[in-house]
Amino acid sequence: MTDKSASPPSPEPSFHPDPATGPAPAGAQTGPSRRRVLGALAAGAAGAATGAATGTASGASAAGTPDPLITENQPWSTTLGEGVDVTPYGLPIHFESDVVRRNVPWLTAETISSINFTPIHALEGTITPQGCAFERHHAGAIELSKADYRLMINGLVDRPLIFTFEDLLRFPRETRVLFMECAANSGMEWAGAQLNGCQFTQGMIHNMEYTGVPLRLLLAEAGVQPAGKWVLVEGADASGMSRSLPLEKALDDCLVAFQANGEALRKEHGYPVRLCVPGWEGNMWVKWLRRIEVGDQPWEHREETSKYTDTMADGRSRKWTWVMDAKSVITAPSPQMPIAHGPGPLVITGLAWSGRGKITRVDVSKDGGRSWETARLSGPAHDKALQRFYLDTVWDGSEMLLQSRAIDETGYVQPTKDALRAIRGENSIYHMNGIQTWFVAADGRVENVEVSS
Ligand SMILES: Nc1nc2c(c(=O)[nH]1)N[C@H]1C(S)=C(S)[C@@H](COP(=O)(O)O)O[C@H]1N2
Ligand SMILES: [Mo]
Repeated sequence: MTDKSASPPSPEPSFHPDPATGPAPAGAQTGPSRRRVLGALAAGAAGAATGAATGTASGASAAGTPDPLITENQPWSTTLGEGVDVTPYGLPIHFESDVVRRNVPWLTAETISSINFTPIHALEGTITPQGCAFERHHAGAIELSKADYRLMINGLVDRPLIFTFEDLLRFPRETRVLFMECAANSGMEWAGAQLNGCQFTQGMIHNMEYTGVPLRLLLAEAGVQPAGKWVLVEGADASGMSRSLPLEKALDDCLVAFQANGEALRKEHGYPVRLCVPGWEGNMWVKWLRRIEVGDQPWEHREETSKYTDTMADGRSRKWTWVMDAKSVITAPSPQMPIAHGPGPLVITGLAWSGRGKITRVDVSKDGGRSWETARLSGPAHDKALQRFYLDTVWDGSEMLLQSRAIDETGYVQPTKDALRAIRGENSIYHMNGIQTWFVAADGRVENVEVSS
């Protein structure tokens, strides 16, 4: 059973979904008034914002209208640009300075043991650049060099071993695209619609192409003894992050990774080495991985007992809930990405993922789940990785209740929030994968709401 009152000072962000117990951030709308918007679909509400007046439905203007950006000389074509090497390692152009991680300061007491959120509303495709991939640290992001790096394997093994970083590079490597989702992602939504933006409601996720050594190869080098059934994975930071992994998963698809998206891991993500546990909750993806112990039973450490467990309605807790179930979210339109162009062609897009395999279908609803259209999946369908989807539609300018629902290759269908509450009660913080609803107003503004089922 978890004991919230005994929480030490650095827990997973303790959410304050109730406005009476926690201050709301500026701009965030909390509380029951936003929950359960019923019958909000005022049919055909007009008064939509106007797009470009002339030309095509898409807003592209008819040729022949003089446009100074075309007819006048512009500075960028009459002066020289920067030479090479001005920025030996480039950053995004300053026009994109909004596409950054953001935290919600009132969630945690300070930033050392805290979390921020990936700007998924502003990204396209599926790969998350490391520079804006969310961070979750329990004791801050540490600086550990490759030269000082050591990985120890001990416990029920024939040969306890210590690997340097260079040693790891002599094992066969694999490259895989994987999503990593914190178990607390969307946790606030257990209590109904909360923060206004998918960056905050679903942004504890990133998706990268990792390169590393399969954990099974390192375990084979040490020789797991027949009594070995579990491995403890432990980080080098002051949080002493440690989790029990069943040996079966360790031997299956875990990666001891040192590259992400083609380059070294960033400090924030565990440089020089982190563990990837495909499809399983982010907490198990130990950063700054320093030790792997083989044992005959789980260790029952803090992060798998007091934290990352789900308290049911009767007060008992579910534990060993490792797999992140199928989930999806519409990234645009969304509260941070209102419709600015008025009625006509509209691209609805979002992300879907499943810890159990590939996404096979995503449905989109414009009427709060009464009717569904099948979205178009785009890009590679990687196993246990983000999947981009699109619904290319024509918006008539009326209000919408947008939802998406993911289906994975096991046939699992993403549930409504109420369906989850019916099974799990309302005491949970973690493992919320319910369907998200965005209310789109006739003027194109978008709000986080919840629709009763
Ligand atoms: N050593 C160590 N590993 C860790 C953590 C940590 O604080 N220390 N946080 C865990 C949690 S709760 C999550 S969600 C992910 C976050 O990884 P990221 O910062 O790369 O997004 O790392 C996990 N691994
Ligand atoms: Mo996490």
